[in-house]
Amino acid sequence: MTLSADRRTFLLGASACVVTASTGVAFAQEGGTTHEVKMLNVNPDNPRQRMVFSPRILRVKPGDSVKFLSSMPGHNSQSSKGMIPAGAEGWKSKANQEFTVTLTQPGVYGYNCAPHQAAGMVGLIVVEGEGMLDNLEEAKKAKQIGLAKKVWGEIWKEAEEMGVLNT
Ligand SMILES: [Cu+2]
Repeated sequence: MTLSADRRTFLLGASACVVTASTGVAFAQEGGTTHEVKMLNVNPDNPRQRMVFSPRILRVKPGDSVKFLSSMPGHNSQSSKGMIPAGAEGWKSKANQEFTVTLTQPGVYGYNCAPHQAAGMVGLIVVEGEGMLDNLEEAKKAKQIGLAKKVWGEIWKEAEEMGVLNT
């Protein structure tokens, strides 16, 4: 019986919190890792950029979770029309609230903030695994409004450069 307790302690120690510039903070958790995305009025790395998810590009493993932090008021997170894999479940969080979504199906997931979608507040999560790029072309073709069009252009380019879309 102490065996399982020891094992748990060991696992917790081994999977200490990981911090990187590109993926933010990730916590290992039972059933997967939780990645954090801040919802912000101003990008701390680029103050001229308003209304952002940070980081706006994430690559995760199936079963991982993404926690959207209500770091500043007035934002939410919701999956974008035509930008999630066939058969996957979308999400929609309430404004001003922390929200966690667990993603099990490989694929490309585009999301946005309802009040600021036209201001370009959008983001990308890639869940790696078999078929992860099956809905990439469809997601790229999804209709975008306002500044989101320009920001998605940046995100697709950046994702490619980062290797996020590598199978
Ligand atoms: Cu917003």
